[in-house]
Amino acid sequence: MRRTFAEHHVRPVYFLDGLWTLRPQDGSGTAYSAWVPGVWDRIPALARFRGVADYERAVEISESGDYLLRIGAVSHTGLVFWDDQPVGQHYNAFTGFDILLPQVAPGTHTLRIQVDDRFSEDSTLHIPNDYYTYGGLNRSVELQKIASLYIQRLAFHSVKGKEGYTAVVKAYVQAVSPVSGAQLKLSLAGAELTSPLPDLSAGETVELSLSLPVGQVQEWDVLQPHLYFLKAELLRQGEVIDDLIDRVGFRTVEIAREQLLLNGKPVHIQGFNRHEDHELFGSALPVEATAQDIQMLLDLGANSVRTCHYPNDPRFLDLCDEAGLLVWEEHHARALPIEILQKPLFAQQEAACNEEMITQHVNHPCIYIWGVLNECESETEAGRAIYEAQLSHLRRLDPTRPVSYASCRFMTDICMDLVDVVSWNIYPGWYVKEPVSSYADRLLQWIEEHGAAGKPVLITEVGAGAIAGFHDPFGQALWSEERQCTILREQLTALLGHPRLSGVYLWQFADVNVAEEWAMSRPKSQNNKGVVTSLRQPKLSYATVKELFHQSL
Ligand code: ADA
Repeated sequence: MRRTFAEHHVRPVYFLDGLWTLRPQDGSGTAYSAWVPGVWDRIPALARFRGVADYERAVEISESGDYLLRIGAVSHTGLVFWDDQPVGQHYNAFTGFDILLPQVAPGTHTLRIQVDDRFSEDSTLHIPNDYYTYGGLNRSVELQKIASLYIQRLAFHSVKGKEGYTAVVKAYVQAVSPVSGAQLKLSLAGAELTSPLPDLSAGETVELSLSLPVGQVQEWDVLQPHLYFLKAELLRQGEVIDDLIDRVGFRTVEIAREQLLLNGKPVHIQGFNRHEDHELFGSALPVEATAQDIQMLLDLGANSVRTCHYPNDPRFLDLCDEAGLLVWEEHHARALPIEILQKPLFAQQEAACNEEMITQHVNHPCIYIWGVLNECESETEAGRAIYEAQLSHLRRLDPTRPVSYASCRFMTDICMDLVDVVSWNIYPGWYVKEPVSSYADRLLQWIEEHGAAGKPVLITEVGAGAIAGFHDPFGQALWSEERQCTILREQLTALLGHPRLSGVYLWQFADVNVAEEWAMSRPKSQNNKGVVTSLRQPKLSYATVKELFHQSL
């Protein structure tokens, strides 16, 4: 399933997860039986295979009609074929996409998705990086039977007034064939509203903007979540012909006096950076593994997660909604060189990622901020032009949330005036041999005069590495678990309570696999700065962070 709750009670949904046939284009002619969602890198014979492979399965259709193929993600480029006809394509492993299949006849059909995970000139977001790009269908695949008119999506935000909250909902409805006399009915928190739809011609999409006063509701708050189902139904001649259910929370996110305010109260972030990566599942984590990660994050005393460095699985966001974990979600970019950022193809591929990230995730109350361009060239005019373009695109897509980027351009950054929250990745005690306090104070003083004045400041990355199982009885050797504890303790003691900081994200929750090209600087071909291993086995630092985070909660 795509979500942790049912999105439809009326619209028929057919789950296509399960065993598909996988044929890698490696000249072997071998076919594998591969579970979807999954990545081929976890099939022993295809470990670290980088290339092109075809996933294929039969799909039984019993009732003719129009269908929507809903693909959660393809890592990283997918060409979709229905009965050997090309019907769609998608780039980027971290956002989903829909393909309309009109007038499908009953019978057995063939669905094939050709997947390519190679690095090439055609890929500006997936490049050899300090995380691994897997190959496969890393999220669920569904087939939905749709009526002549269906609800594509809902966009919700809430406005708090003297009488309580008002829900502002935009409903996007598409007609597959000409429709007249239809109505849209919204239900939320005990309130209902029905609105007529205009007559629509085939293929036409209409955006309905509706306000629904709901009065006094329970606010969604950090570690104290309250969620409400937003239900939309399409009616024609009194019959419900389609529905879409999402889940929302009522809360306000504001910035005032250098602070992040949630529901009018200053919030102090303490959390982790978390890649969508697992030793057993690659980037296709089953929801059970994701739920287990959330349990560990809560046990550690975290109240927030940063989705480094790309949009995450909607079920991860659902679980954060349910746990009350605040989320910094960012588009797909990690330290992309200016040569890539200036390519028209980058603008096209990142714009699609921005659009899909925000239109698919905008209703999650856990997301309090959108991020762009992690550690890209924010110290030059050329880079600034890209930051301006990306930040204004996110603001156009969602004017209700603050925006930021994580910088590492120490004492040279020229883009901090562009954002609502100023964020920095720093590694004193690891990459920088300087006491944390003095390094942080130098940085905070400098940014004050270069765009950060009056704004909240986050440390979006700080941390140190340890190879699990490597112990130095004297506690000094770099990469030892003991030394990681020492460094993290110094970092968190200096930063967690710092009066000028609105919070700290540790780098990182779990060790993750990295691209072959990074392996020489990454023992075990992993980024080893987790407090747990890629199998989620705690290192000694787990207890250190748990102690310090709980003191600070
Ligand atoms: C950077 C980067 C992270 C990771 C980290 C590290 O801050 O944003 O993705 O690579 O460095 O481990 O060095």
